Amino acid sequence: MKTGRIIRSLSGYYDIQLPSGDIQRTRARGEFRKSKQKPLVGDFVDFESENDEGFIWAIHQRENFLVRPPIANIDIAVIVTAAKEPDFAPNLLDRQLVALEAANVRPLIYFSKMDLLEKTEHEKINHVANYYQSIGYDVIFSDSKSAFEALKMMLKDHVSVFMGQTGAGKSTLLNHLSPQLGLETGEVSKALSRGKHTTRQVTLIDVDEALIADTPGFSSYEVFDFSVEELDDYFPEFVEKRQECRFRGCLHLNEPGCAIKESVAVGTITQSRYNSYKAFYELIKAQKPKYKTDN
Ligand SMILES: Nc1nc2c(ncn2[C@@H]2O[C@H](COP(=O)(O)OP(=O)(O)O)[C@@H](O)[C@H]2O)c(=O)[nH]1
Ligand SMILES: [Mg+2]
Ligand SMILES: [Zn+2]
Repeated sequence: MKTGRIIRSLSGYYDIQLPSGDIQRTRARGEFRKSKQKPLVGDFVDFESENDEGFIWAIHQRENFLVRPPIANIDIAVIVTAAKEPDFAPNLLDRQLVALEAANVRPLIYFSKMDLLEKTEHEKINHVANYYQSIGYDVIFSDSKSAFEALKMMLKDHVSVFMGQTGAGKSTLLNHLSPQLGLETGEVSKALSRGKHTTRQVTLIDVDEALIADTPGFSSYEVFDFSVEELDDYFPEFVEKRQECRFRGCLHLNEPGCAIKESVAVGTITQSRYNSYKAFYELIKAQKPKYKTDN
């Protein structure tokens, strides 16, 4: 029996990397399908393999996992967010942050296209970035060389996944991190039409001592798979403040003596974050109840 990490999944086969760096191919055994547990790229597994034929016997306990893209044991998720073209969308960023918080994956916010901003726009994005930093998130700007080096250091020896809208600049950033990747970059419309024909196959690639998930065809949207009572757990600045709400279990909507709403009124929590909270609250309420599955 050997132990390794799945670095690629391809129609029922898995490529598993051993600690030595060797890669061996196996098949998933049937029982995994019955128990509804499916090995994911990023999983550590016990397996047997000979001449590219073999089986996975056990999946080690996961640190975390994402459904879209399907990947396990992620150290950092880089949210690539365009500062312009398309205009910065706080709701979209918050949506990704909440999904990552819920999945217990550490987010890092990368603002792309900073070079396209005029002075006043630059100040606005700086202001936004300062707020996200103040609530505990790392922020990296595309026009800062030192920040880019810091990003490289953060990714070193870790598994990371890059998310963001099509056209946000994921491929551009990945090429910048590792020019030998030579990923195609392009206009939004082209990328979208190409996306439809892309096989949804996730691969972990070695990039200068970092393992980066290459996730073609995933828009990285998540359906919120938790109740409205849990929603404020995933807004770090709400978690800090909510014990001051008059009522236990306050949903921060119409309750009197709500510390979150007071913070919004005095500006220590931004209106934009509160708007996201309310929008996601409505979204979860409107979702059809569904049964949780393992992955
Ligand atoms: N000016 C500028 N353009 C960028 C930047 N990052 C990406 N782009 C452009 O935005 C478009 C979409 O980028 P791409 O990396 O393909 O986005 P992806 O769909 O997220 O992989 C391409 O035309 C890129 O050249 C940036 O930092 N500055
Ligand atoms: Mg791309
Ligand atoms: Zn409250």
